[in-house]
Amino acid sequence: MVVISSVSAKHILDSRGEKTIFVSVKTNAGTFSASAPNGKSTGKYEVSPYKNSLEKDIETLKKFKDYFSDEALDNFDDLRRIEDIVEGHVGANSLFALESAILKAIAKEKKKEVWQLINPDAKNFPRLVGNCVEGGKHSKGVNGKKPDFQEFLFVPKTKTVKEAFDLNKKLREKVGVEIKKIDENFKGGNTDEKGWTTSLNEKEVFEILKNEGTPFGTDVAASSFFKRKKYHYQNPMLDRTKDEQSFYMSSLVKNFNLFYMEDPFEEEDFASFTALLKKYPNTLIVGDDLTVTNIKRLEKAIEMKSINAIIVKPNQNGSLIQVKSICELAKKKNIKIVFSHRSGETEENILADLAFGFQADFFKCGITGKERESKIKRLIEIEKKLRQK
Ligand code: 2PG
Ligand code: MG
Repeated sequence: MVVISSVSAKHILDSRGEKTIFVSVKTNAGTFSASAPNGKSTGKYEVSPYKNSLEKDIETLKKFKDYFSDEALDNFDDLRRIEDIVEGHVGANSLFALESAILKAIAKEKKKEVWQLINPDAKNFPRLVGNCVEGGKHSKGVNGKKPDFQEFLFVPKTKTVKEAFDLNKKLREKVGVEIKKIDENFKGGNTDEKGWTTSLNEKEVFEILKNEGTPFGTDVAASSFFKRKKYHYQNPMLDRTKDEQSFYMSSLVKNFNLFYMEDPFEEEDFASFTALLKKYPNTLIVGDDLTVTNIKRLEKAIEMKSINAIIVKPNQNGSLIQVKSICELAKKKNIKIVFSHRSGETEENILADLAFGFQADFFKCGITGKERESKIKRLIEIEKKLRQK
């Protein structure tokens, strides 16, 4: 049993230099900490990261410490009791960091790994979805030009996570060389998730990825350039209506044989997702801003047959109990689960344990940079330990 004697919290800086929360819990099993990431292309329906502000959440967590110490915590579902105490008093980032730190304490006390608290029989590893090139809100672009889509992703199919990681690193290097050949403004990689920065547009990037012979796709993050009923493209400058966007997304899936397409339409437009999925049931049509790790939004997407895959970002919701319900529902309805990092990340690696514990089908992350690598390396560590058994 874990008993919390005190909780402390402070802010640290994420990979973009923005403030985020870091929570420590002092328990009979030792002191354990965790931090939360920050998104930039945030969905309208995401739970807000803090109730009023990061500073106020820090104060609130400290204030609640006597309530926490009344609880003896022994398993994953005991997080519900923590949620009963803080529900409505802190935001999603604070709750996620608190629950993550507590899970680490319970795991230690039980001499288990965090993922074993979720599913001791977990055995399948998720396929990596590696971000290679960035545009949209994640890139400053070059001389004002960049792809309108946010992310260009490789999804290798390999026997092990380690092989996928090595392959993604190689592919990223190769793509960098190819971009340099045609993008005279190429400046390397300083985007939010350490993808390449480029002035090319989405079709030009797809042309390059296509030649690598590895399944690939994109996060369009369409809400980020949708305003007043139109999709406003900058590269080249062009407005698309809802119907024109549908037509364009279909043509891209078809012409480039896209394996993965996330948020091709703005976050309210379930019906356009439905039409695209009907046409291309073999492509992963993924909801992120559409579903925001929220069970009601997932239920609607299921009812409307809008998606066949869902992004799970634990800090979009905060409650790991709700994350569990979402994963259970997705599994039951045959919706693929994609655990995902955020664009502003810390070196926190619990995402790997959560993804493996919940038996996610995919793990979306950057390919390089210490904040991304820490998560993939943790997944590889779990893989190695299981192999040795
Ligand atoms: C996304 C994410 C992560 P952000 O849209 O999928 O890549 O971006 O964290 O900015 O929401
Ligand atoms: Mg997304």
